[in-house]
Amino acid sequence: MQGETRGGPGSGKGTQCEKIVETFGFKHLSAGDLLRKEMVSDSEYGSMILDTIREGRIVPSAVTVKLILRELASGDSHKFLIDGFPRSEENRIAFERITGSEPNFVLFFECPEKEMVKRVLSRNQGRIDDNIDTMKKRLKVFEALNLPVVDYYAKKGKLHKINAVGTEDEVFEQVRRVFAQVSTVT
Ligand code: UP5
Ligand code: MG
Repeated sequence: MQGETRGGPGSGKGTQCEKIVETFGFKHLSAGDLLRKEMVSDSEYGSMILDTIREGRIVPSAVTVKLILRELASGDSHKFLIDGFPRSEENRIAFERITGSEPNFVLFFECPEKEMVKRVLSRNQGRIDDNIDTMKKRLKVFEALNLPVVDYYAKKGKLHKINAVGTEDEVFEQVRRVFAQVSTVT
């Protein structure tokens, strides 16, 4: 089974994915984390990834898909949760073409911009993109490129919307209800 989580920058995808892993035993694959790991390794893509993340733009699909596939191949789990990917229609099409598969379900964390900005700017984990200038760019890219992917999955009947405002546990209660639903149909 393959699931995906989408949602704007700082909407709480990573936080909820950790809870999903603990409760439902999925393997969590954060595209952003994989890119950040690659960025600090000796990789030929390191400086390109750094520049792209700092500008809030999207890393070319070929690179991100390669990192995701490497990670998928390294584990023996058959239940994957891909966090923060695909970020564009181009990402989605590349992933589907290369893997020949689609997610069984997609979770979308709906969060007002003001709240996303507040969460990102108070995270304090030293991420190069957690500053107001980059955050404005991330939000623009989210609107322009991520939302069409969300619409695509909505039309396919695979999208489950979650209200991301509330405590982590309140948000997770909604996630739990979605999992109760998807585990009976997949
Ligand atoms: N927090 C969480 N839940 C909360 C709650 N219910 N109430 C109050 N606070 C809450 O949460 C963010 C912060 O909010 C944390 O401090 C948390 O404690 C608190 P988090 O769970 O980290 O949110 P998340 O949605 O994961 O935010 P993140 O910043 O990771 O989202 P992005 O989508 O911006 O980041 P990502 O790492 O996916 O991507 C970063 C960049 O990488 C992109 O901008 C892009 O440049 C690049 N990228 C690609 O190019 N391609 C990809 O496929 C993926 C990334
Ligand atoms: Mg994250």
